[in-house]
Amino acid sequence: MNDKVISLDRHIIDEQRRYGGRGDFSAILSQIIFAAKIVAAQVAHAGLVEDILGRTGNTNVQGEEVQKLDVYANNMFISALNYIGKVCVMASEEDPDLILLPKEHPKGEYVVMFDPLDGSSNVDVNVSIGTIFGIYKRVSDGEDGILEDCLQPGNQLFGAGYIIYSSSVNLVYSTGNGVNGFSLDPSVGEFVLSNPNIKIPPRGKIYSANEGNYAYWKAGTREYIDYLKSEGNKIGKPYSSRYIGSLVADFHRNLLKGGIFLYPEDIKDPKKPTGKLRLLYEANPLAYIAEQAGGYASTGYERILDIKPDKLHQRVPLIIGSKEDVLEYEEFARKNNP
Ligand code: AHM
Ligand code: MG
Repeated sequence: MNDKVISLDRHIIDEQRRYGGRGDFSAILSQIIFAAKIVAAQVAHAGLVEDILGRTGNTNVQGEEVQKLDVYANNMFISALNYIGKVCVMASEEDPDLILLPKEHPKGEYVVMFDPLDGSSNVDVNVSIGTIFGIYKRVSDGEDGILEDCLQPGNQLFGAGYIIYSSSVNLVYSTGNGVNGFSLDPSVGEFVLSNPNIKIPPRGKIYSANEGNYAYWKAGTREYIDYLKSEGNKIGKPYSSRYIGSLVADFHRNLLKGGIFLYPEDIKDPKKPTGKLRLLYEANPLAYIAEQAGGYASTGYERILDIKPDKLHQRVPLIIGSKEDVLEYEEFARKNNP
């Protein structure tokens, strides 16, 4: 490692000096990083340690109950964040209800929403997975945070980011002053700045969607995908199809290379009438990152960040990536989706 390397800690201090701030975000981010490093180590061992891959309820050779990796990650993020005195309530894709802090721990001004291990079904086959988080300022003024603190629209986000557990571990985050990416250097255990000031190309050459659902999509969505595969599209040749099935990994690739990710609504599967992905834990934080990088995120009909959530586990269609691509999808959706 050379002496020009910028560590995550130094980058956070630089940002604080440039844009102000009391260090609250840094304290929260430090805990997220701490938990992420531990989760990354477990993910790296997942192929080796059968116990970690076991289902909750199984017992290991010591007779202890085994946690699935997503449950393990969930507990790790909760326990890292619940004692620092900066957070008043949390919500996670893994928990049906609000996560309140233990009585004895001091409460703070912030609300953390997270998906501890997105794409966890991919662990068994050694495909990249990730953690997604969004941080809000509380709107209530009691001691514990309440549901209203968690049901804020994404346009109120104070900061957001994700971690991708892959051939290397990457952290990408924003506090509203652009997007920066860091890679974990395993030899020193620190995140170092690897992708400063990320800007997503205004138009990409890649589309990412589970095309197996084609028959279940609305007409406008089907027409849009057909259009991307034709020479009559804006780039004059068919887009490439790239779909990992792990949102963080699909989003990360498109953020760096340009492209559009689509998980639209489903007209046939009653389980997915409004798409599959969760507004609070997946769509909002990534929409915030996309917009901070010059991209855009939409349901096809409205900006993701403007949706006022009405429940914790609300699902939305998510169309996200290069701005011109997402805006073009909106034209198809508005015209031809009934
Ligand atoms: P999960 O939160 O249960 O892991 O599901 C979310 C994942 C995303 O990572 C990914 O984009 C999507 O589900 C893939 O869904 P599908 O298998 O239907 O294509
Ligand atoms: Mg998820």
